[in-house]
Amino acid sequence: MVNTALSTPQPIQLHRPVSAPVVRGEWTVAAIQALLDKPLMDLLFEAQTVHRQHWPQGDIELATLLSVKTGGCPENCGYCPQAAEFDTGVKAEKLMAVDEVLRAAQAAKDAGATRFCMGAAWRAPKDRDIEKVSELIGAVKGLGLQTCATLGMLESHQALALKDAGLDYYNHNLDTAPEYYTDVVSTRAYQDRLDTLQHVRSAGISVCCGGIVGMGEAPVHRAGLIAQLANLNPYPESVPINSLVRVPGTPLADSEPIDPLDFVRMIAVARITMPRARVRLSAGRQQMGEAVQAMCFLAGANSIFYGDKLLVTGNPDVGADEQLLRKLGLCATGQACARELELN
Ligand code: SAM
Ligand code: DTB
Ligand code: SF4
Repeated sequence: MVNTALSTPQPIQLHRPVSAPVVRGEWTVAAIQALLDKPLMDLLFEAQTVHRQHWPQGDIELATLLSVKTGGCPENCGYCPQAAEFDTGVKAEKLMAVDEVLRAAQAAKDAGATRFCMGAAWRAPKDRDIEKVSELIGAVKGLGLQTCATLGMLESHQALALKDAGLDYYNHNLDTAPEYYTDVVSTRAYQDRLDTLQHVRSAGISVCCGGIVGMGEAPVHRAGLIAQLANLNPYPESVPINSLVRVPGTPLADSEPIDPLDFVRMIAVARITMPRARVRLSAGRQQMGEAVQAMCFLAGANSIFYGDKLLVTGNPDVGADEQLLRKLGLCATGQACARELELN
């Protein structure tokens, strides 16, 4: 039997946040900090309430990543194994050929993914790079997958070219609060990220924008990141929340790991402040264990990166994720729920 909760999306009710923002239409850092500080059970209850008002129950989007141009990046993002100046063992490679990317996209689709995200370790693509990536986008879209790309900073004409090529989503993360950004990256400014997001939005491409926690940031910086995301007008359609993957050789390799329950709090607050966003439980799942991931889904995460690799680091393997979703009674977007099938 088909899971009708999935095939018939439930009507979207007008949402009134249980914790109303202090300023109407705008979240203050203090209001978000207050949410983060709530007793965990209250926060989870509120987040799950918001989640059920806005999304079909149990639906999890599966997005597969592929690094189409790996390593050798001139930027110095302190978390990133692909920066040329850090000795991480990642070798610089050329842009992948269309047929190679198509094979990976077909495999992702066969495994159940509905979105395919192509990442390139560029500071900013050149126009000739955009032409080549446009070919990749057209080919992947032809398989019936949603397309996403993350290529670095874009100018407005480049965003328009990607839109013409059929790009559905552009991923460009703010990563942390503006006040902490210069501790993490010095080769570009926060405003550069905001400018690219504006070009993407103006071109009519959906925005995928989130951040990373566990980089030594203070709680106020976590609240500051969520405030930046939630106050984008409109807020992003997809919000990846990454837990830092601590890669030896990067400046942040020895960061104190985030308390897993604080990570769950970030997911909950993203859900409450951006009710209609796909909140993605992103990097760091390999270190998390099933129980913490289950709490993230309870907190309102409804998307994961699916596939054995993120860009260059590992991710839970597909079999383990299938098993996890089955155990939790969750269903991949567009698919009959395995648990429902077993029950009927
Ligand atoms: N070069 C482009 C850019 O920076 O926008 C696209 C690729 S970049 C690898 C995409 C995102 O991956 C970064 O913005 C960051 O949020 C995330 N990321 C990179 N390294 C990470 C790590 N070690 N742990 C968690 N997230 C990471
Ligand atoms: C995002 O927010 N996380 C993904 C995707 N967008 C591109 C990348 C995570 C990268 C983790 C480290 C690596 O494998 O390079
Ligand atoms: Fe380059 Fe992106 Fe890595 Fe920064 S995050 S070093 S821009 S690939």
